[in-house]
Amino acid sequence: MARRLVALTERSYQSANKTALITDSHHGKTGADGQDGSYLCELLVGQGYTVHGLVRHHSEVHSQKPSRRMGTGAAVQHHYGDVLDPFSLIKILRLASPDEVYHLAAQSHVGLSFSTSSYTSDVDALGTLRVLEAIVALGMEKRVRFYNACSSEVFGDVKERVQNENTPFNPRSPYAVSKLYSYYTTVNFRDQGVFAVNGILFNHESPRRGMDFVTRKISRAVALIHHGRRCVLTLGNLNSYRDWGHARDYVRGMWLMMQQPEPEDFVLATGETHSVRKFVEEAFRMIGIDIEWRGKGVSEVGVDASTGRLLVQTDPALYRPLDVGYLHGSPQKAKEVLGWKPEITFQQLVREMVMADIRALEDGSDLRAIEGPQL
Ligand code: NDP
Ligand code: GDR
Repeated sequence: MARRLVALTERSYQSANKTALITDSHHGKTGADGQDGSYLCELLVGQGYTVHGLVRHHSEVHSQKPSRRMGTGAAVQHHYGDVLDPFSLIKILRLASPDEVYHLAAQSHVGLSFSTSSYTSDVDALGTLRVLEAIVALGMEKRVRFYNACSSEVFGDVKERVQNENTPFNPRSPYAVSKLYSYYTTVNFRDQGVFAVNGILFNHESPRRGMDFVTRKISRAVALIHHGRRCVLTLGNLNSYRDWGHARDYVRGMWLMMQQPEPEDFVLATGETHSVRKFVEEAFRMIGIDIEWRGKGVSEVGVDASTGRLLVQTDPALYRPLDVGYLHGSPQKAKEVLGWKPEITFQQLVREMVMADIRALEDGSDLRAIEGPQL
């Protein structure tokens, strides 16, 4: 490609009156918006940014009660669009004229990507290419900074005990392969002179996590059980390990990456890893229940140690064709270069998620999981 792009080092970057476009933002009307987009909106609005959000249209939007999740709704200008539609990207970029683009939009469920591999690749891999190409097509590449939401899933079947920016990639799902495409596409545009960075983020959760990710499935089931509802938590692989942090900490890291003098890729992680089993135990402990595990493999169950009541079961259908068994990140580079470190501990995260789901059931704001096959 014969594009002449400026040397990034020659730019000065002002911190005031900036405009950001997030390709997945807080919708303000339903719960059907992205976890990270919502926290990032809050952060940027708090810093005085003008924030534009690209959101997909949902037919049920107008019949829902306004979200009470946060107060940024009015401060964020939303535009309907889709990363599958390049024309919508061009129109929104032209209208927003952003200094920073945070590309978060994705089909983000790893398990689902096995049954929607072509769609996932279109959104997650080509979607990233479309956003970058739209920036260049509009001649905005000299001033726009671009953040790509890459993922620790690209490490896949890891050999190293702790993963960092130099760990070889070994993706194990259509999602991870697509994110690896997005990673190299971002590097490729950076090599042509665009300020483009990859955040290689390990799992981060919050009370706003989608209902079919494992942490939220657990916290919501614990809340239901606490309220005396009949509920058995059904899970897949209890023995996979994840480095779980809090989304609020991680969006701060995204923003810091975009303020650096030079574009570079960073891992964000807590440096701790825990099994799904441990998350289950910790979550039930928040409501005073000790889990005792009985049986083995797919017939293993978790019962209330004091009453013997069945609380957790496993279902082979929830095991993935391929899973990533162990992820444990090193945030060393982010600490040294960005001055970033996570503030919210694993125990605090579990507590916040369980308590938020308990409160949501009490005050009626619980957004019921959509009926359908479990993931
Ligand atoms: P969510 O699934 O909560 O949010 C994804 C968002 O992308 C949703 O708002 C969704 O909109 C939107 N989206 C999906 N498809 C399209 C499309 N075709 N066009 C426009 N928007 C679309 O993800 P998270 O907030 O957890 O993650 C944000 C990003 O970070 C994702 O790219 C994810 O893959 C990545 N990531 C997440 C990590 C995590 O642990 N949370 C770790 C590493 C990476 P809608 O509401 O309409 O479905
Ligand atoms: P992950 O998150 O695949 O790491 O991707 P998820 O919470 O879906 O799974 C974590 C681990 O838990 C195991 N597991 C289950 N998972 C789900 N969803 N449902 C279950 O019932 C269940 N039982 C066990 C999984 O097998 C897996 O090992 C998340 C997403 O946010 C990605 O977008 C992001 O890139 C990565 O984190 C980093």
